[in-house]
Amino acid sequence: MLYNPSIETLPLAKLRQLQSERLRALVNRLYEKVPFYRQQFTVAGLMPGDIKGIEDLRRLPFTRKADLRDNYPYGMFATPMEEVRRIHASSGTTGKPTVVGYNQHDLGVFNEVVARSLVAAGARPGMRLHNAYGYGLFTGGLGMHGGATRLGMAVIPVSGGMTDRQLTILQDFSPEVICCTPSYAQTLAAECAKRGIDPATLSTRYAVLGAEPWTEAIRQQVEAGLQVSATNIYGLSEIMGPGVSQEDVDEKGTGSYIWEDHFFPEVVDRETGQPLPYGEEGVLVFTTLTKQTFPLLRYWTNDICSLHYDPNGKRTHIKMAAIKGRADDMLIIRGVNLFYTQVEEVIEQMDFLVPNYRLIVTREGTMDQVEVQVEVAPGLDAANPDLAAALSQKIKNTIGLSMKISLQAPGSIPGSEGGKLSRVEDRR
Ligand code: DLL
Repeated sequence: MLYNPSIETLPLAKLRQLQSERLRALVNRLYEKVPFYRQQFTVAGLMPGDIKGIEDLRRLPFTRKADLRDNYPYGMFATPMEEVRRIHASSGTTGKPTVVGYNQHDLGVFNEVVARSLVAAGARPGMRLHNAYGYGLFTGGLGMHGGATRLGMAVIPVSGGMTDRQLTILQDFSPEVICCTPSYAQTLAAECAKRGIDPATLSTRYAVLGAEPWTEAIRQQVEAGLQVSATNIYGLSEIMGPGVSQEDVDEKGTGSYIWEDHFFPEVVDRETGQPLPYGEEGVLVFTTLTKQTFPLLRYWTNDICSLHYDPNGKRTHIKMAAIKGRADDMLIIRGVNLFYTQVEEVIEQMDFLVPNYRLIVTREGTMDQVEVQVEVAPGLDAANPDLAAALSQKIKNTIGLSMKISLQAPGSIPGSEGGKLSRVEDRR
């Protein structure tokens, strides 16, 4: 089943036509309504009429997080405040949050893309959704809620945290679908094991996991630990929230469909900003083609990934590979660029480990040092030096860096208590 088959399988030429029409309308609106964009156009020496189609998008300047901050809180809104029906904000770790707004039309689009995503993940009308994304300013909870309601599911709005209660609900309310961060799914799986809850007795069949980077290692652990089929959902508040892209349950590991009738993606070179060919890794940039209250042109997400079309996919829309990490979270260790997902990928290859891990980064003198703390599989001895040596060697061969290995007993590394988990502690 597809939620919106005619759009999800629209031939590429038609999709481009639709995107072009939408982009032309968008630039006109932005020029008229948002002083920031009018100025951007002026500086670039452009008039809205110069943008004739989606192929002209690259002539436009990028919008960056700093631009949103400079226009805090409502300066980028393109509709009157009386029209706004919801406001979310993304949790900036420093300074003021990024504020985003939606009118009724935008909430409709949000529901539509989340409904499409849920169907791609395996959900169907009539199923129950255990929604363990946080409700609040974070877009996860309410975003999934709206889309599931639109699809015709019964939503259980559990929100994040209070793991005891989550387990009771999983056991007693018999949801077929669960959504939460991958790290919290790991926590739930570990708790089930600890309490002797056999996951086969749970009704849950699908897990829709996102809001932070994760790899196949965690997929395998969660799928076994909760007896579900787990897929990746991606999104960011600035563009919409969850449901910008979603992996199909029958096409796992081949990337996630971006709903490109609403969100036009580009991958550009981090340094030069030049668009890169499909398949090459760079910074993901999105233009929101249909949003009315908070539309963005060429928004620099800072997320690192690549794009490709999948001729074997069920849908015509473009796919994005799993996010490697955020450009600003990339570690530079003795001159080598490192994302923590690279370490997770190595962990996946070592069957004596489970992907409960964190990286501690320190500086001794002028030397950066990474310590990998990772749990051994149940029943194994964390003090066995052969295991640590094997991991150390594998990391050296794959990533090209020597790291300090510190194997830990099962269950000893703190996991997510409900939301996004920070896997890197940078003490430099
Ligand atoms: O995390 C929206 C969301 C909620 C997505 C629930 C999926 C599920 P923000 O809090 O604004 O919004 O954070 C957005 O989180 O730029 C990425 O760096 C990261 N991110 C989100 N989904 C994924 C994913 C929500 N599937 C930022 N894989 C984004 C990797 C992700 N990173």
